Amino acid sequence: MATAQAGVVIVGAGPAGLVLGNLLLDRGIDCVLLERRDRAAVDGRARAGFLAARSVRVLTENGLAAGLLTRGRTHTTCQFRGDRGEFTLDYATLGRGEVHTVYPQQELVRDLVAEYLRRGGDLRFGVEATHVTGGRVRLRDGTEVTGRYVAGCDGHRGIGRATLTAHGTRTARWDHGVSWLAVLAAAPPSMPATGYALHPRGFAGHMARTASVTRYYLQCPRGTDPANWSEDRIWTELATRMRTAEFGPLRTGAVLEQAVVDLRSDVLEAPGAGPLWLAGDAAGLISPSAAKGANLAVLQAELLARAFEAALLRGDGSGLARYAADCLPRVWRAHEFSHWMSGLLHGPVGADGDGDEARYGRQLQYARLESLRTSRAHQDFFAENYTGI
Ligand code: RFL
Repeated sequence: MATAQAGVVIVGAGPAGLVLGNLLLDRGIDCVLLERRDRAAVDGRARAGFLAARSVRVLTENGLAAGLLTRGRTHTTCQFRGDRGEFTLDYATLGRGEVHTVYPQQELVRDLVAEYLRRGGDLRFGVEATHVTGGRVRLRDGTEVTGRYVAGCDGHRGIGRATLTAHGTRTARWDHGVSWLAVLAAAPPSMPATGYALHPRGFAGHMARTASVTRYYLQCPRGTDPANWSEDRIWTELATRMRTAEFGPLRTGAVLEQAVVDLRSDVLEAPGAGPLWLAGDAAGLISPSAAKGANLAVLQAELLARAFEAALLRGDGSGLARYAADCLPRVWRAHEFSHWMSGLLHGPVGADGDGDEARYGRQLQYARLESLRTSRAHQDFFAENYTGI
């Protein structure tokens, strides 16, 4: 039984689906947004925080940036710590001179939900899509929503991707072989911005989020159970790897969340066909080492909105036909840099432990860090890719 007919049925109210939905409403295209979780869960899910200049520009131009422009914080520097000390890269003065805006993903999502509803959008929480066939989306309760197009913005494990791969779309994938314990702490930042610490015990990261919340990462072996990490163990390990004896203590606080993220990346070779098109993590997963995921979601949502607009309002399908060619080169640039960052932070894949290969890998890591510390050309490369998308 069909329950609604729309220009575009969007599955998933994360950054990709919500940016797309807002852009479509703004262009006068009716859409239905389906989200399997309830609003409180969507509003409260802390993940990304770094928005590239391009993402901020797209959100600003489309009237979606009021919150991030007032509450977001501009980051212009990052720090690296290793066995030869500490250095800061002022990336606002390097590369293209672009900066990051740090704005917690859940706050961006909350703003996007509010704006989508203000624009009169149809957003259904607690509604799970189970199958996509042509333009028909079947729901858990047995009803259907139909659209001329379906946008799969339902993340890496969603049905959008599963539907395309079941029809033969291939994936290029990479397993970085390491995991991160991702910790969210009710603690003010301990460094002015982002800190990357290289240590024989593994990488540790510090990402300022707000004045009272900081994200930390600890590289850990694959298969780590986050429950084995007590608060004490987390802070002790962070202090060791971030070399607080040398650089001063961390500002600690209660751990709000801890989860293990396996660093994996993949890209769908064709992010859509016929009525079904994907954006965000559904179209490809990128390891969090360079904080690109939410930014790729914004990029793809913007491209897809333009392509749907041309197809639905002008009968011009060339934007959809070009979607892969428009977005994949930029997606691959982001993956290349993310992979480069992973090499810097962890050494080459498979070089963990204490053997000859691990020692070789560690020296490569330090040589890359040293090059970044001393070479202006290397710093420009870093800045351009770190802030760009
Ligand atoms: P999301 O955010 O996963 O949203 C997908 C939505 O789809 C819903 N859904 C369904 N709804 C209806 N029916 C179904 N069958 C459904 N199946 C799924 C889900 O409930 C969900 O609400 O995907 P989207 O929109 O593509 O956005 C991607 C970003 O969330 C992701 O790339 C980033 O969070 C990655 N990431 C970071 N990206 C950055 O750009 N900068 C960062 O600093 C950054 N830090 C991070 C990150 C990801 C992390 N984790 C958890 C892997 C830090 C971490 C720890």
